[in-house]
Amino acid sequence: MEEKVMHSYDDEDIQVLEGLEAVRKRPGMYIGTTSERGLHHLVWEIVDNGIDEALAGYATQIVITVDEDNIVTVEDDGRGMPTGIHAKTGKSTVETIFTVLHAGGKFGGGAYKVSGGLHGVGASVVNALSEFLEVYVYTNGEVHYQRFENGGTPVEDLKVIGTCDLEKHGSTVRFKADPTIFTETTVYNHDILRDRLRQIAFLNKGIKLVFNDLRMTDEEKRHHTYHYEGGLKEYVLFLNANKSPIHEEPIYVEGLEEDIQVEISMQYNDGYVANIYSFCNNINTGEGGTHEDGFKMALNRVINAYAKDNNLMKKDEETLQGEDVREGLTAIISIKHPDPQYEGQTKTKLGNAEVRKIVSNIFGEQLERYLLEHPTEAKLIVEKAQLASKARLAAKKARELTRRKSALEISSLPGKLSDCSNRNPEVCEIYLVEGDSAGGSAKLGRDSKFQAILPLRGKILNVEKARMHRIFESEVIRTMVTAFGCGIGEEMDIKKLRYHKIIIMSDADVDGEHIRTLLLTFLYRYLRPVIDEGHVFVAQPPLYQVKRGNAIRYVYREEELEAAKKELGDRGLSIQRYKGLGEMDAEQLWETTMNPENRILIKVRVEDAMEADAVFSMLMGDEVEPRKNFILDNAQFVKNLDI
Ligand code: TTJ
Repeated sequence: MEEKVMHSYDDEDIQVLEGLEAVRKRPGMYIGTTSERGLHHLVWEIVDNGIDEALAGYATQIVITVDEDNIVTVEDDGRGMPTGIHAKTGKSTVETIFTVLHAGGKFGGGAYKVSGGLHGVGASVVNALSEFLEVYVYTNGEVHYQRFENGGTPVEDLKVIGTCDLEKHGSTVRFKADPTIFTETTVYNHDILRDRLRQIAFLNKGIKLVFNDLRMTDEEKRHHTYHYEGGLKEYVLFLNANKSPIHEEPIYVEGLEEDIQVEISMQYNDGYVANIYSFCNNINTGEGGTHEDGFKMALNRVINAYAKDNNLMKKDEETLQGEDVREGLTAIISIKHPDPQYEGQTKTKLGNAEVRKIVSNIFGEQLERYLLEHPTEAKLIVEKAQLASKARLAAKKARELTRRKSALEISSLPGKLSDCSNRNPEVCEIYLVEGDSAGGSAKLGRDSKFQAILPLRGKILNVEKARMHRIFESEVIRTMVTAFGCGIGEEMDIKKLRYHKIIIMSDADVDGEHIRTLLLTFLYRYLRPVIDEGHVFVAQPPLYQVKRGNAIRYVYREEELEAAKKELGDRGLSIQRYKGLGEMDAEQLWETTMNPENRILIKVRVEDAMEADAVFSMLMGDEVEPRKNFILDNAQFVKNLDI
């Protein structure tokens, strides 16, 4: 008998029925978490809408402003959200966008909705989680306005509140995150906003992103403009800044097939490591996926074919392996897909099978043409891969001959380590501390049951510039790896890791940053699983102590100073600025930076390590000019590269 299916509620109906209360009841379901990360999601959600309008070709710039009270304003110069009445809801489309779940993706009809990607949840979710939210739409010489309060309740209908230039058009959204939802913090992190906004600008050539952070006292940090006509090409130059490229211009490829937009840029440097980063709809696919596979397949195929066809390879020579053709390569693969599928542990692996062939075709064909048209560069690239191949084979032989145990598996612990008494790695922490005086305070101040201290002295090796054996010879690195207990590189076994928290503790100044980036780069290159599995943290010593009578607040970020002053009241305040860890005695160090009850630990994400890698190259490289520029303003630096 044929089964009858009655028309019940379909998805759309349910979405219309479900109100914003659902979002407030279970915010985690919509934004993953109400931690600092979730707070920033609100900004990305709104910014993505502006980016969509720009990608559709109607907006040229997006201005993001964070004011002293952590109210965020996002403005674009697009067509302006539709102000007419929405047929389904009977309300204005603006109100529909901000009060109906998932309505965000339903208007506009552009080809790629970035906001439909991994964390696209719709502007209504932002409204639901805001103390208030205001919308301005500029069209036809009119300013339309609507305000929502207490998690998305309209104060009035959308109405015209004034006039504007006929030429002016666009949408502005202004909101304040609800502190009863975001109980951990409603203070945005300057660096997180800046890094991501710059990345969005790199990934979307031509779009201008302006970031104003009115909480910053330093004029350099109050205003940033990111605008890259070269897009991915400039991203590659940024990442390779101060490495030594073996060809001047990054290779650049773009194409469109079956509604999937593919863009790739790459450049070889004279180093030994591969830096390949991939994105889908502006989201970093950290676990790779089919776009990355397609890229690697084509790279391998085309370089081998070119070497054979041009008699660059002797008859008995081995085919170049993937790792050979990727040695010293920095590459960005960015695709835009109307219906991406994500897989993997963290849902950051692109799964769409058709993408593999599309990327491989587009990239393969254009790389082949590039090699034919640039024989000098082609020869350099092939020779580099051949060298890599020889080095790989030699290393393999050497390994087979010498069966000796790795020097890093010696069992006795280093003398400099003040170990903890607990033997359960899950609760154990190791502090890597810069300098002897801070190391002394840390030893005195720690809880020796679960906190181990390893003071780091002497130069930390620039791992970018050394092959494996040099790294094994470095005293600092051997000490560290021995303390960790898990080996290194190919012989690493993360199950043997003796501490589940590796905490880098260095000063909040340029030297401290230097040491931090060196350590991060080392961990990223040689102990990558400890980063992937979330074992690496950066301790955050306070920048200020704000005191009134007995009330003491420690301020950990510049942008939090105002809030602390306000909290204690303006009169009779004493403000102390800490310059280094050394200024704190053991007890203060424990209270502010080591005590799990009060301290702030920043978990290192793979993106941080990737960023560190670029920053690292800039700070460490031999070229003095870019280093100076970087410290002044890294955005400026990237622009100067093209001149
Ligand atoms: C839709 O089709 C008619 C003309 O406007 C199109 C549109 O969606 N425009 C639009 C929406 N531009 N900008 C937005 C937007 C910008 C921000 C900052 C936030 C939100 C939710 C939407």
